[in-house]
Amino acid sequence: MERAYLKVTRRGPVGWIQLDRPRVLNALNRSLIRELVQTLEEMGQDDDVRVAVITGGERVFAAGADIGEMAASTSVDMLIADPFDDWNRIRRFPKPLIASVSGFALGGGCELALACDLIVASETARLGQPEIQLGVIPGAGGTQRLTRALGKVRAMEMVLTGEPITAQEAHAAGLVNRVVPVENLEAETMKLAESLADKAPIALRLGKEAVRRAAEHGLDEALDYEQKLFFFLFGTEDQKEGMRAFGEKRKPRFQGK
Ligand code: CO8
Repeated sequence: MERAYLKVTRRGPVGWIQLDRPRVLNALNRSLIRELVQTLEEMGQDDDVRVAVITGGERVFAAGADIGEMAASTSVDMLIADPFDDWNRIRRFPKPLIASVSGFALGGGCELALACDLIVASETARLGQPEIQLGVIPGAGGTQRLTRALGKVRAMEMVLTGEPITAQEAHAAGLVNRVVPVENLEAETMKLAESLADKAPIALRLGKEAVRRAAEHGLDEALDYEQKLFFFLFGTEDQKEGMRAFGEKRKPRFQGK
């Protein structure tokens, strides 16, 4: 398969997917997400792939959804395009999925990492949901998964202030599994992936499913709610102003309409 935005390699039983759109800090446009879904679905079908890894660059895992692509959208555009249909397919990947995160994981980038089963972070990783600065809210699970992982007050702080947390803070809060020096990130991620690849594939699959069931009970309805709120915000002036201001590299002037 031709891939414009991903580098995909096989490392023994590990499928290694690198987000590769460096000019815009791996901003997740719809085509990138579509390629990611297709790649995961191929790996899901391939018995030789036991574990998959999603990673980015050293300075940026992903700086979120593509703001340029969304900026002019209306609520109805978002509702009809339903970008979350693809995001939901990522959740259905049946094998262990590891996020290997260095640098910024912001907005949809943070949400993509949270949608994985395990997260290995470098000491330089910064996880955050800066959508509030654009006049919107997280739309790909951030409000729901952060609250489940961190509890209400810490999730509230991240979503309302938009300030990122460090890898160490994320680790202390139970949001990431391991924090490693940046130069060891790839090796440590491979070590974890290979240790899983040795395990019984069906037990892994069902173990994943069972934990997901516990952690995600009620998540479908909650995600649906978050998505509808996200779409709604594209009917506000503040969303237009927030995303325009990002493109124009200036501070937004929000007016509450
Ligand atoms: N979308 C599009 N372009 C981006 C994005 C993005 N998310 N992030 C960075 N870029 C572009 C910049 O516009 C810039 O392009 P150019 O060189 O043409 O001006 C280039 O990448 C480099 O960026 P900066 O100059 O800003 O780099 P800095 O090193 O100064 O700053 C930051 C790095 C702090 C990461 C900064 O780029 C930033 O704040 N980025 C935006 C982060 C953000 O707000 N993310 C949230 C986006 S909204 C979202 O993710 C909602 C998810 C819901 C699911 C969506 C389904 C559709």
